[in-house]
Amino acid sequence: MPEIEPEDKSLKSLKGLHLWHAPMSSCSQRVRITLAERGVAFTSHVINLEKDEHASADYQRIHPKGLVPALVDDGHVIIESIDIIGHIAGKDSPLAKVSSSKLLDMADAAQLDLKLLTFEFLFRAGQPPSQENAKAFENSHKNEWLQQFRKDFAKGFDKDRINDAIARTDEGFQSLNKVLSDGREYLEGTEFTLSDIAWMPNVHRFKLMDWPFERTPHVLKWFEKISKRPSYQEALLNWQAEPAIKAFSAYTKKRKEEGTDVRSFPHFLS
Ligand SMILES: N[C@@H](CCC(=O)N[C@@H](CS)C(=O)NCC(=O)O)C(=O)O
Repeated sequence: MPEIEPEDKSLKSLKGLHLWHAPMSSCSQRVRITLAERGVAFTSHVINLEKDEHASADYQRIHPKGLVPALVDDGHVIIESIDIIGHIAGKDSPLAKVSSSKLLDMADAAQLDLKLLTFEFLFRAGQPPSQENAKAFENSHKNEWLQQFRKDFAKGFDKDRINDAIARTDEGFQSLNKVLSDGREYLEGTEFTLSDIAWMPNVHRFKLMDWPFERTPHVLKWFEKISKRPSYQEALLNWQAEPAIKAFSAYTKKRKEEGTDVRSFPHFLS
């Protein structure tokens, strides 16, 4: 359901493309990549997730779930990154030439596991929020699922929950590997499409936590090729905060030394 009726009615008079996004959110990355591939200019509204700007009353009047990204195109408000990239690609562009929505749906469904594993294996590198900030978030963000997720993270995720997310993520990458195993260049065949864009940020994200991509060599080869595209640099790498990337890398090394990294979970040991 891509288009929504916003609570903030002023959005309806906005002209052109406006994107509310976060620099390192995977859902925002795929939208920016699509915009870069299409060469379309947009007005950028950065939401700082680290500062909980998505919990502001103003932002929750734009996106009813208080999540990024949100796009406004000439007054039409569209949420859900997979719907947004479809909207930006339009019906007739080469990017839109996908045989079915299967790979897009899979990327969409992979989001919750990506989130859990990102928080566990990368975001734990940072300081937990102060009690005051945690309380402020609890009092202002209306998304109950997100509230519970934050509490679970603070308590420590259950090991089985992490392992199950790892297993499903591995299954997703194995499926991509199978698709690519006939030697095709791109997920849909000979052309770079939205299916490739939808999965690009996921591979990028899991590489940060030293995911065992040697299990899926076709995915590695595909990613090596598509990550040379200017859109990857412009829309993903250029938005990364280098101190955060350094902190993720140091934390991944630490987890590895402790034997608690992603590879140490039962799914990869059995
Ligand atoms: N299905 C949604 C997921 C949106 C989503 O989960 N966004 C994340 C960033 S990728 C977010 O806003 N997270 C805020 C938080 O975790 O507090 C989409 O594809 O747009």
